[in-house]
Amino acid sequence: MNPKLQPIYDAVLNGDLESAKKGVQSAIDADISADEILQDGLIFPMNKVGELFEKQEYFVPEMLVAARAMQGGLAILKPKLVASGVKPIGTVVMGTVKGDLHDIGKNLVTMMLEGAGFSVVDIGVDQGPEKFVEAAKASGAQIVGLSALLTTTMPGMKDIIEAFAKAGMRSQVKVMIGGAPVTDAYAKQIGADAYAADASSAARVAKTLI
Ligand code: B1M
Repeated sequence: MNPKLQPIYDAVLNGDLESAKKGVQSAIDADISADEILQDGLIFPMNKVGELFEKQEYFVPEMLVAARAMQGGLAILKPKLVASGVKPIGTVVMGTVKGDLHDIGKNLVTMMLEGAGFSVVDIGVDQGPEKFVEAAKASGAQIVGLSALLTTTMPGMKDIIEAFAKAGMRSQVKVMIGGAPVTDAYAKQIGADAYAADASSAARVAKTLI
């Protein structure tokens, strides 16, 4: 890794928003390519954060501040990324299902997906099948991510999968589901393509779906 990117890596790993923003600006000023800043400075440490989370050395608060630092750096880098034509690796429509207002987990998954190089269309909370289908159609998403935190709202996931089938789009999108009460067995039961237990594995699983 270019040593000039080390301060960004460290800032993201430590959840230091201001240092991440400053580090990205310095790297831009030093003429390092947007792709290199993105990959080594911002995505690489997020992968490390994911590993530490899975090993239970990092917990949700560390993951949140790291994601916030990464997003801060990404905001500085965005104009340069667009200018240099670095393409996202895929598009994901992400939302919390109808009747469910929990969004902290969804937001974390969104950040980790963005950190892994996906473009994410976040349609928010309390969203029904029509909104998911409409957003996937409009964005050309390859993956649809559904989050549910309540046992009472989980069945809404099946309705959304059925709505994609009715719209003739089921073969065009992979459906990934998650949320505290959701399990791999439930994903299989309702015909989802994938289940992820947490935000870091969601980013890893999403990469295998495209
Ligand atoms: Co609610 N709530 N809540 N709540 N709430 C739970 C979920 C509950 C388990 C608390 C409890 O009773 N112990 C319980 C659900 C019981 C059940 O159904 N089995 C519950 C209840 C009952 C309720 C209300 C009904 C309470 C009431 O009003 N009587 C009500 C429902 C409102 C509604 O949605 N219609 C309600 C309301 C709320 C608040 C609004 C106060 C608030 C949400 C604020 C917000 O999100 N902006 C809230 C909170 C904060 C919680 C708890 C305490 C914490 C949830 C959270 O943010 N966790 C929760 C108890 C708990 O989970 N311990 C609880 C942190 C977050 C990072 O984790 O969301 O699990 P999580 O996301 C993880 C993974 O699940 C996964 O990755 C994330 C990061 O690792 N993941 C995915 C999530 N989505 C994914 C999608 C993927 C892949 C992975 O692919 C697409």
